[in-house]
Amino acid sequence: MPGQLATAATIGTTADFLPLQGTDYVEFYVGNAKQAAHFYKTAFGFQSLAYAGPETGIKDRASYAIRQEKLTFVFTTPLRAGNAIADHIYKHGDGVKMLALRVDDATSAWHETTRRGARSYMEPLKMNDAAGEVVMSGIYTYGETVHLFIERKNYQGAFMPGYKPWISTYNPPPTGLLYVDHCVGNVGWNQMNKWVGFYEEVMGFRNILSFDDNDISTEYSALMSKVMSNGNGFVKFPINEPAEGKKKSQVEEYLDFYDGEGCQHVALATANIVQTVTDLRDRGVEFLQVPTSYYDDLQDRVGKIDEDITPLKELGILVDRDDEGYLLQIFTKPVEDRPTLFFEIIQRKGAKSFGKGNFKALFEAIEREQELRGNL
Ligand code: TYF
Ligand code: FE
Repeated sequence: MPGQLATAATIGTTADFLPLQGTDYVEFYVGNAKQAAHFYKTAFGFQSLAYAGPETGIKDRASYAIRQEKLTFVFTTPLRAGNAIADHIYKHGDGVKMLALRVDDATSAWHETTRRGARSYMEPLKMNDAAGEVVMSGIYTYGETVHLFIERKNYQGAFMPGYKPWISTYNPPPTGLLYVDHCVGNVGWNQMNKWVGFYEEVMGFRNILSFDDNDISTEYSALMSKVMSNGNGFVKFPINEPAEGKKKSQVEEYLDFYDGEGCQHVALATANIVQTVTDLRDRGVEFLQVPTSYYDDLQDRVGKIDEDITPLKELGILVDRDDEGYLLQIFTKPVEDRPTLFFEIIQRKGAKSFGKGNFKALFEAIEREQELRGNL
């Protein structure tokens, strides 16, 4: 927390004290990992990668790792009550526990961040098997969410020591998802700047974009958002906090149902959003819908784009332009019964921004869902 942090003067300003190669994986704590892995294979087109559990000597949990291109998801469930994973699920429901970041040196990453004030989740741990070595360490971020630092050396195994390869005869085709574009955190009232300070001072990130409640308040709910990026731009974490509006902020609804701060959405990149969203929809993934009037002035608003408007309109894909290009994006409904975690599918065509021109239409679509749930 900023208050406990050493200042730049006591630490000395160095280059990048926390070089990150990107997102290594996202781990979800869930009530039933076997079924969650099946859902993400079936609906999102991931492939089986690795398994850890009693059969591999891990007694208290089962974990299933699945992969699509550079995107790796892990689903972990407790095997009995009374451990930290079970407690996490009891409180938060299914959700993102670990945002694991790939580093060259997990030991240095832990030392550099904890001496700047990060709360440790786990000290650097060397893990070996016949396939090589992985070093892992971790720190807490907002809520009970954790950033793991993963150093893979020349690890040749399926995923990590402790896991065995998961060979499956069920291999639904991929949907064109490529990598994590960004992961958004929802934090409590007036907590955004504390977490902006955390990413700046503890992790060496920069605030690259800010949205206040004037940018993004609809008739009802409101929020504020600041986008934090690491030095090379491979890791981006927008932070949302609720703002006062006519009715309940969507961020407040999340905080109520997640029972605290946590990851709100993970944005997944594709190189062909029309094909990806067509596939996902055919497999039962539900997306937020905007009124067709959104498309009436689309050309005027974003100018010429490569895509035909018709399939975009049919699928409900949103478009926004900035100085450097444009982006196409769409948001799923929450992927579980609590109105907490959802996914964004994004295709960037030069744009490095986050779709500010879509906020109004998007947030009104979210509010229609909030209304149906009786949470507006
Ligand atoms: O990540 C972003 O900033 C965009 C916009 O509840 C956004 O995807 C922000 C808040 C939100 C949904 C989308
Ligand atoms: Fe997003």
